Amino acid sequence: MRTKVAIIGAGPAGLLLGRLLERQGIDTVIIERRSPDYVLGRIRAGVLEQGTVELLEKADVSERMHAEGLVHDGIELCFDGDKHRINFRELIGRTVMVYGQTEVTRDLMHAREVSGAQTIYEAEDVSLHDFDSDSPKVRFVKDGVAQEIACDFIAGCDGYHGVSRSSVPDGALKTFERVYPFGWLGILVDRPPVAEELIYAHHERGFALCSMRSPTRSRYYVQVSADEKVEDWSDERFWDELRRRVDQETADHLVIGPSIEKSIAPLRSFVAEPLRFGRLFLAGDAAHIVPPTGAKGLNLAASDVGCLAEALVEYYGEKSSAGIDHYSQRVLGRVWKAERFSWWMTSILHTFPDTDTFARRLQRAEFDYLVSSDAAARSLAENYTGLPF
Ligand code: RFL
Ligand code: PHB
Repeated sequence: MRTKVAIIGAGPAGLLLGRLLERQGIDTVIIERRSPDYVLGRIRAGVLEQGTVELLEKADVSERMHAEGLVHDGIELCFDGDKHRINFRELIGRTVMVYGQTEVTRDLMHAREVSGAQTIYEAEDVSLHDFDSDSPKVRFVKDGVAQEIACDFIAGCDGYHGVSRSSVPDGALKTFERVYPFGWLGILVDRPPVAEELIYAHHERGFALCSMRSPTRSRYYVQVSADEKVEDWSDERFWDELRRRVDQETADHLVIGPSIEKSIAPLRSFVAEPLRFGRLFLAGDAAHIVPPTGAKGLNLAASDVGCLAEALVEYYGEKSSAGIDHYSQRVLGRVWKAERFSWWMTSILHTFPDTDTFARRLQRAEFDYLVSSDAAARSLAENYTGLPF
């Protein structure tokens, strides 16, 4: 088998890259370890930056998002029960779109199926070869049969635990990491959201987030310690904890119901450098992880592959390697700004095991500054709705 670009992973990064390239007549094969149902079963991101929305428009997969997604003009921040709204539209004239990662993935999978582009699901033992030469190869086993794809380029879009980053030879990669001493326990529930916009809450018992997927489906999170087990959290315990961490009005208006999904996600900041090794590129969670507090993970995956698609289109169209040569540097500049913002949002909104009274007063001062200063609020708005790329 032969293709121009072999894409490892059918998450949002891999599928969007495939779609952007397909629209420019560049053929791809996606090799994914899991089944489509498994990929769609992962409940993850919920917030799309304006730039991600525009990229999905460019990829011609935005129809359902515009029909069903919820445009949010701002978010609510809550500190020890005091709530304050940050109005993005008023501050900087930008908004975000609430539309779940599951739905983005479903739309991209559907478009790929309609176009007839090839995706190999449930590929086992995927391995990357010869990407330091002009003829890279991807090998895998499908239904017990060993197969090989020859290609011009490999795009490693296989997430944090994927094979692409670990295929890079020792010493060629530098990594930067911060692991936080807590996770997010999240539940999904078929009940209307408690408020029209997202509420990010700091409380001395820990962080809480009230989010949503649609007018009838809500997503809530509470910060838990890193060693917490999901089995120890009944729905009742979750709702009790959430109520204690948000303001009274929110607590009184929560519409509770049985959870349809419940899981714990660890929080981590991670960046690998560089993002290109010969004819292998890393993009999305394979290249970097942010804690979910700033809602940046999926958006970074989208902006990475937006840049990579541009670079590959330039390579095939203009026979110029300027774009691919510049990919790593261009993407990493934006990645580090998103890392900074996600780390900052995480730092002011969570409680840390070693937080002393001085540190809590500083967190309160950050909140008071955001409430009282247009400049501070504008900075949050600019970063949350997404920096340009
Ligand atoms: P993915 O989604 O992990 O997809 C990678 C794909 O690669 C496959 N794979 C392999 N395929 C072949 N061979 C192998 N050896 C393979 N190993 C793995 C996997 O099966 C998978 O299908 O990475 P991608 O595409 O880079 O997308 C990144 C996003 O999924 C991620 O950044 C976001 O979900 C992060 N995130 C959020 N991002 C936002 O922008 N806004 C949010 O509001 C937001 N909330 C969140 C989040 C992530 C969360 N969790 C669970 C980590 C909330 C949570 C709770
Ligand atoms: C979500 O709805 O899953 C979500 C929203 C905002 C975040 C993180 C997760 O910052």
